[in-house]
Amino acid sequence: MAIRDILIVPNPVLKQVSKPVERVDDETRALMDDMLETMYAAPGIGLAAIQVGIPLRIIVMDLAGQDEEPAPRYFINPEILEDVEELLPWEEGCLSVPDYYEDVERPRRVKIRYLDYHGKDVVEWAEELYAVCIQHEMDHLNGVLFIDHLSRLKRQRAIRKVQKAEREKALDAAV
Ligand code: K2U
Ligand code: ZN
Repeated sequence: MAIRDILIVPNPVLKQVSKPVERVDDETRALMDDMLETMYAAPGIGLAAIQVGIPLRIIVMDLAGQDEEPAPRYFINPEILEDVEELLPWEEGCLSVPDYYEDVERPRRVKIRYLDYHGKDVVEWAEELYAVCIQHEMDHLNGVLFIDHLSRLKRQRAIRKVQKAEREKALDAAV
């Protein structure tokens, strides 16, 4: 397993639409293992393959609390089959938009279909944080970031804040 670099806005790769996985094999599983290790190290509770530069429709997630056993989840070629009208506002963050948080409204429950770690077909309802996180990650598979749901002004402010922080980090490293 390996920890991979997470792409940061405004990297144009993050705007790519990821392609479906054609066959779930050991190479797919090795990538998911790396993604999970990268997510835990960030730390985060979800990660899409495009965030480590791989344009494939793969997501990993672990919603277990800090004092709970890890509960890794793997989503290959996930689709939303149904959603509900009721919206749930949630203060979202993103490992590709570090240290920026804003409320985003999304459907409170979604019915999803995906292939699991071994390629088995799964259909289930997600709600609350699970619904927020899977929709956030599936946006990544379509080249959409949570800041794209905000006003133009807030989106530009977020990108400027991240770019400023990245410049300061580079200067600190150079000293
Ligand atoms: O896509 C990502 O960068 C992963 C997000 C997943 C997420 C987004 C919005 C709401 C919940 C989860 C990161 O995990 S954001 C960082 C984080 C870390 C711990 C708890 C919540 C969010
Ligand atoms: Zn994200």
